[in-house]
Amino acid sequence: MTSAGKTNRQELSLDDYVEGIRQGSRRVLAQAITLVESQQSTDGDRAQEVLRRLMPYTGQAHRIGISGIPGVGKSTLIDALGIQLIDSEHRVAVLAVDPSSSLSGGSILGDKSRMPRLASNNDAFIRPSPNALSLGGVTMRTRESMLLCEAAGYDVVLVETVGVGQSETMVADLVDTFLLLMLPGAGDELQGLKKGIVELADVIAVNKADEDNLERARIAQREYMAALHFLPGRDQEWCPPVLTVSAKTGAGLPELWNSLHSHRAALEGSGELEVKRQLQLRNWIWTVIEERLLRAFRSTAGVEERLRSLETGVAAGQLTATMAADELIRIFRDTAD
Ligand SMILES: Nc1nc2c(ncn2[C@@H]2O[C@H](COP(=O)(O)OP(=O)(O)O)[C@@H](O)[C@H]2O)c(=O)[nH]1
Ligand SMILES: [Mg+2]
Repeated sequence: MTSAGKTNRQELSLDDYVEGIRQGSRRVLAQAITLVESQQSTDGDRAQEVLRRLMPYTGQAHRIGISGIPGVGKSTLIDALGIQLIDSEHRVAVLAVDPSSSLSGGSILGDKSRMPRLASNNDAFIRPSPNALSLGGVTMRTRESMLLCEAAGYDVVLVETVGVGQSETMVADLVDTFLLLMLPGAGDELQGLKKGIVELADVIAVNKADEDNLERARIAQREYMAALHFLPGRDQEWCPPVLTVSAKTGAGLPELWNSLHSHRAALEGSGELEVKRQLQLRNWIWTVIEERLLRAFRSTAGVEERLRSLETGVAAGQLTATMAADELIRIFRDTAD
């Protein structure tokens, strides 16, 4: 490659990355995340070596996932809570897991324009969702970005995600504490309670508890609290608190941080944090294996060629889906050797 095609990023050595991050350079951190997100295998090897060297400096942060339907106020809340945390000497990193970003070509999660105060603050670092091919890929890269942020000294990592598909489950497997935001007014939201997302939640907050919504928010709070009683308990130790907050006015945010902090303290106190993180690491190995294998499988030339006709055959009832899958896997194996 000619020097004209080189970017700054490629000129950094492994030592540059490691030292830059250790010194808390946001520019180097951003470049390291770009390296982690790169689809090129040489970048991938370098990224892994940077991560390996930084591993001793990771793990200290409180990792918090924030979920809820679009418009519930995740970004607004992250902005307000983030500033509050920075005021009490924390350094805050904001990452995003947006499985739709690959389709739309860009993530609106973690968009700096939605977090104006954090975006202009030197103690905050904001990174939108990577555009990767699969949810597994997005989560994998977010996890590695999170580790880089921790090594750079960010002690609170907030991961924003939307209530789409499996993304909550993936994010819950990435963080210590999972915060679910709800809207005032129950009804449909109460249905959501039965659909499993709530079972992942460590803390529930009814947002937009301000102005005309205040009373409705309190009603929703009571209903969620009652509904939680009927859910099978996950950890007996921790009953998810239900709070009302306003990301707009800041009301309830100190109490929200108290709850998030208490959850983390409870995990640490009982030894569960260590167990949880070990389990997450084991799961992560499998996420990487699945992501890598699937990517290799899909990019195998023979597989792609044969896929269309096998699909047609299955649709026409000429062969079973399992037969088609087995043939494709045979092609993949033969080329892999
Ligand atoms: N009244 C009120 N509006 C809010 C509050 N939080 C967010 N909003 C508004 O709700 C809309 C969606 O907020 P946003 O943070 O982008 O939601 P996200 O899609 O969950 O990230 C924006 O117009 C916000 O100004 C709140 O606490 N109270
Ligand atoms: Mg948002």
